[in-house]
Amino acid sequence: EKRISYEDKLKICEHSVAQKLLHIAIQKKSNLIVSADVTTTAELLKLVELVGPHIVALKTHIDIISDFDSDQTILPLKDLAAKYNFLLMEDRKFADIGNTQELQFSMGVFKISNWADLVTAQVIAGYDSLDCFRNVGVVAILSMSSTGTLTDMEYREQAVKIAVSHPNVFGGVAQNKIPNELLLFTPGVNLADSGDGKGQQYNTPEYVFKKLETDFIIVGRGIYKSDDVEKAALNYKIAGWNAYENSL
Ligand code: UP6
Repeated sequence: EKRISYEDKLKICEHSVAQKLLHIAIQKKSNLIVSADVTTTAELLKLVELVGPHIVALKTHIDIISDFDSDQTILPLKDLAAKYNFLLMEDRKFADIGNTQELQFSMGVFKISNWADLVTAQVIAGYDSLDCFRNVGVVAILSMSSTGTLTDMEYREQAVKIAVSHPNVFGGVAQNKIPNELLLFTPGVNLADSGDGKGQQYNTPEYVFKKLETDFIIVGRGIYKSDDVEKAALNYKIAGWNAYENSL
């Protein structure tokens, strides 16, 4: 069985954020998203300078930045995103009722709605809980990469139903195939390790393109912990692109 190309996905994934991501992927010949799990603004911006040219999106956990400051952290990040042409994906994994998520999305210190192009959200609180994510693209968490995850087949089926039917959702994070009208994002990708001793489980780019028909690989420690961060980003970019082409 052959996966469908990014060009064909452009015809069926109509959400504006899906369109942007697919265009960037084709333009940069990249399906790499770097997970920037560093804890200071300086480390974050340094990392982005190195990986920016190679990625379609930067995935943040903005609440782990210890010196977060909207002017110091977000403004330069947005400049770099424009300079290197990538999107900002905040991996907040919202998991509450709509009213609370609406506040978490736009209020507090992080004001995610002001800067994120796409956010991740659990679908555990049901279809209506996703209504609050206006003017952004939602990637639904459909299954997880960790050992012992509760996202069994029954849960995944129900979660996919919400994801395909909700207009704010254009993609899913999963470790399994999902319908073609959604973009698939797969974390838990590493070329050197099979796990981290803390429950994380890794696959190779080759595996996730061939077996899961993923669209985007998400790589954290495989890149930002590397001695040569830029070279590692380039390696994963090439590995991801080759894996994509081999799966066509
Ligand atoms: N992530 C997973 N698995 C999931 C969902 N999200 O690992 O099922 C996120 C983590 C981390 C990144 O929160 O930010 O992807 C993976 O990082 P790593 O490559 O360093 O393991």
